[in-house]
Amino acid sequence: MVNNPSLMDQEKWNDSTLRQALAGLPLGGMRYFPRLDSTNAEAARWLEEGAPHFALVIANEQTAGRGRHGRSWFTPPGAALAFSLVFRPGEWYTPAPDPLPSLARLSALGAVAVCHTLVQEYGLVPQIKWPNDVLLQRRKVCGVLAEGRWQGEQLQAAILGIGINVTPAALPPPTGLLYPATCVQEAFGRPLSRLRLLRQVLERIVYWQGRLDTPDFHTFWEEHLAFKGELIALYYGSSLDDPPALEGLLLGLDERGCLRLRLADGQERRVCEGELRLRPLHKR
Ligand code: BT5
Repeated sequence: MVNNPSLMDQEKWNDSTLRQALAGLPLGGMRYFPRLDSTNAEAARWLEEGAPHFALVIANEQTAGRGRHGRSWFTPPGAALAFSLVFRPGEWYTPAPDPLPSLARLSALGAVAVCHTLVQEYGLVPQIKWPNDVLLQRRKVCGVLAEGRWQGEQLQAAILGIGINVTPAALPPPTGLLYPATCVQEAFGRPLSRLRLLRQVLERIVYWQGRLDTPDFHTFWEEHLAFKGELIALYYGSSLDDPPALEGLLLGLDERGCLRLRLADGQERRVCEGELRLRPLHKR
């Protein structure tokens, strides 16, 4: 598998080519589907049957790909990566009384792994739009959806879903998009192998999984944070027509991964909640 158009044309997706491409990775198992409603939904079904840590679900096409808060994620066949990984507590974090930050961290793990891959393997300059998007040239190339499975207050397992637009065919119609979209191929300038990209991202998830609490993880995340030093507006919910909940200068991340903002009155505010939207107002 080389990033070469003639080989790209030959890239066939089936159970055996997937297994070959992912050989040697510490997966707990793999399920491949040419067409599926949603890899996160399938991972949840697999969890019911006892999916192990790092079980992988991958689809060539999603018919009901999920975004956050009931939004949808567009995944046409042959153009994108859509996959989900199962995480079992104890394997990736020590269960704490308040596990919600762990889910946010898992989401960051996905964004950091994709970002790291795009930098190291493709020489690109991606950024992380807090909390869960990866941008190229300020357009969304990847979305991350971390979902928890709870028993009462206890996090039983988590599912990390990642969608990456690889070729231009992956792009959703621009109408109704919350944020402009792009694909890896557009920034890279030539075709690339989806299988190879999948393996590269999984390798970096493995790498960063054991380093979530290290300064290196925090530093990488913050160094690639989009809109740092810019004035931004934060919105709750999807509607960008409503007035923003908060506006301020984006200073960076605190030690927990919450945003640090400087408000107009000079005060510093931390924002940790998940459902916020960012819009750059103007460059400073
Ligand atoms: C996300 O939600 O960005 C999380 C997307 C996670 C998708 C993966 S694919 C594998 C796994 N299985 C699933 O079912 N889901 C995960 P959010 O921040 O809510 O963004 C959703 C919004 O992004 C939509 O409302 C659209 O405006 C926009 N969108 C949809 N498809 C897109 C695409 N392919 N590229 C760029 N933007 C898209």
